[in-house]
Amino acid sequence: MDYFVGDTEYFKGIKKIEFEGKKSRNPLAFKFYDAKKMIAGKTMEEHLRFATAYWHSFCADGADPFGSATIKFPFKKSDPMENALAKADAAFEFITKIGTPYYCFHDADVAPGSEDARTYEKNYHLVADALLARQKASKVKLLWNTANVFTHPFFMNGAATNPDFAVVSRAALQVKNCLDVNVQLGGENYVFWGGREGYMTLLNTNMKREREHLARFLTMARDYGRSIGFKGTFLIEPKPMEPTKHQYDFDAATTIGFIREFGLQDDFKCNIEANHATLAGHTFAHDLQVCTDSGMLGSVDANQGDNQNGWDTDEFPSNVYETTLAMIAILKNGGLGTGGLNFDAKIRRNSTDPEDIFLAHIGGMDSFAFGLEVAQKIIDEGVFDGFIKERYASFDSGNGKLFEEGKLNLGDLASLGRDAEIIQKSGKQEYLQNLLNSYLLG
Ligand code: XUL
Ligand code: CO
Repeated sequence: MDYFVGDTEYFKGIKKIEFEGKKSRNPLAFKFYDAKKMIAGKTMEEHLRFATAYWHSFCADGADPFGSATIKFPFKKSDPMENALAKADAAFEFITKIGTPYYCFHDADVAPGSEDARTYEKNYHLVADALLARQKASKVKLLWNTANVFTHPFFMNGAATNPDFAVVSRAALQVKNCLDVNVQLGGENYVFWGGREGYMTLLNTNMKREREHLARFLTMARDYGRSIGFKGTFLIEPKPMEPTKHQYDFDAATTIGFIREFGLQDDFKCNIEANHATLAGHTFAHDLQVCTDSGMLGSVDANQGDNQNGWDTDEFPSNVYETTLAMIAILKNGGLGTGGLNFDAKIRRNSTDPEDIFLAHIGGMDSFAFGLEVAQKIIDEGVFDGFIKERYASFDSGNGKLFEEGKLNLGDLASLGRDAEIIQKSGKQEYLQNLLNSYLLG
């Protein structure tokens, strides 16, 4: 069999999703994602490094602030540990049928939680052994895991930035166990998303102390991870708001500043989520570019927001304009390194058929595969690069070159300015947008 099935087959009637090409009208087939197709010396699978997110696909049940669960998981069991093991079987069945080579999870997604720390540890390690067995049987790999230190009321005032040291230590217990599990499962990265690391009002907050505590905590996690043999990349996932009013890791630029301020740049990079970038008032491509310019692109949470809604809607990517611009940035970065494209995305509350998570992933994978092919063509033909190079040509020779090399002082520059001949040059945005459309549509 070319997919994993545990004791029970949960997605009966759905086989491994295959590539059929863009003329296919089969909803359960890829139209653009052809895993083994070579693009510039690498397969699509190697370029895109897709991951399935456990929390959305096997935990989020459609409940929202206005209504209860709508999505009925086929694996539900009343005993929490039996439920966790059945969920793992269903997850690996799904992952191998859809064909993402990786998966990602929080501790709370995979194992029954507990307020009692020792029970938490026991449960988590039991499930980790079960996950390892399924990884071995299926060849699915762990892109990253992370600690859920934001859902439990313990963490309502933050985790590493909590004003109460007892809570900081409880967060450390979870992060330590997550790093142990990461190394056991051969994780390629470890993620810190800010959760509630931020504040609601300055009236009760010492921001300086909280940021220093966060840096101290991350340094301790780095040191512990390296001491137990974690060789992957530590990732910080920026988000500007939600759940706190002011999240400390606001966007890529803020996060890179934080990483450098506290000397973490040799071990940490960013995990850029599309919908977090747009919440920060940027485009997805902007935050990717900020990272690639600083050598700080670690991984990507692949999703999209809603242009009219100002919150994190975590939709599956379908906007091929955005995926193309994202893939240009990623290809120019030389790829994602140890990172990947993790579908931190959920089906809508009213998408309730078991096949809907397959359709959602097919759409996301096809959108990025399409974006990859168009991006590679754009890079190969070099028209945009040529345009941009020409736009900055005045810095390639003469005084412009001396300026870039630091060989002019402000007085020199001002003297040149006295006699400078300034000729108006169009930025040609409309020409470039039309050109981009001709690649997308052509
Ligand atoms: C929340 C979010 C998280 C992180 C992992 O907005 O994106 O799911 O990706 O904790
Ligand atoms: Co995310």
